[in-house]
Amino acid sequence: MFKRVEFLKSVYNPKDLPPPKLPEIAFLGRSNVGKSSLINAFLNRKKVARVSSTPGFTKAINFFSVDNKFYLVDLPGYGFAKVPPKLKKLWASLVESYLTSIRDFRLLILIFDIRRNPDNLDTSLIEFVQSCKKPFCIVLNKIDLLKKKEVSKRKEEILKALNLKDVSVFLTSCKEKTGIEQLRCFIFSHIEK
Ligand SMILES: Nc1nc2c(ncn2[C@@H]2O[C@H](COP(=O)(O)OP(=O)(O)OP(=O)(O)O)[C@@H](O)[C@H]2O)c(=O)[nH]1
Ligand SMILES: [Mg+2]
Repeated sequence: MFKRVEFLKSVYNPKDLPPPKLPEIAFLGRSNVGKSSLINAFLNRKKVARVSSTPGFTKAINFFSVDNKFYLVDLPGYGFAKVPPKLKKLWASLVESYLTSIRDFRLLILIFDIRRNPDNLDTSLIEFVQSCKKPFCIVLNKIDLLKKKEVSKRKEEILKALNLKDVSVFLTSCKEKTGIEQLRCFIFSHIEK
């Protein structure tokens, strides 16, 4: 499917962001929702982005170059309680600098754990992304952990809590690989533009 997936770099400081040479697809969300897993599922590879059951695992902004055509960007998760406030600020400023810099953003993929109710941090992320006027979609991940009939109910509840109506939503499981193909097509349509 993809011929060449290369890890480009880990960025800890906004001044180290790579030049915006290619279109970018960025994966955002709370710690542990499955950002890194979703990148691997999208690429159909096992270990491109590192996955961990420890929340707050991805600490840098990690750039992957795919077929020299686009960048996939794995962002550190927010809302991890055990992080000292100083470090939290550093992460927020790193992610914020990235999102407000001039780059060829094609799609921001905002990922949520379908079992969790959104809180203030989640709604402020949505507001921030809307204020940046960047194209985004919602992914509700880990649907394998719910009964089928609970999934659509949770979807409605989460969208309501996030105050979102006309938005593209994908229901996924990285574990069972459900919903990945639909998300992949959607991502492609934003790269080819
Ligand atoms: N059951 C289930 N587990 C999942 C799914 N997606 C990810 N996980 C698990 O959730 C945990 C966190 O996954 P990651 O991909 O590391 O999450 P992340 O959002 O990158 O986390 P941080 O880097 O800490 O922000 C791991 O134990 C994954 O195996 C899913 O669809 N279903
Ligand atoms: Mg991660």
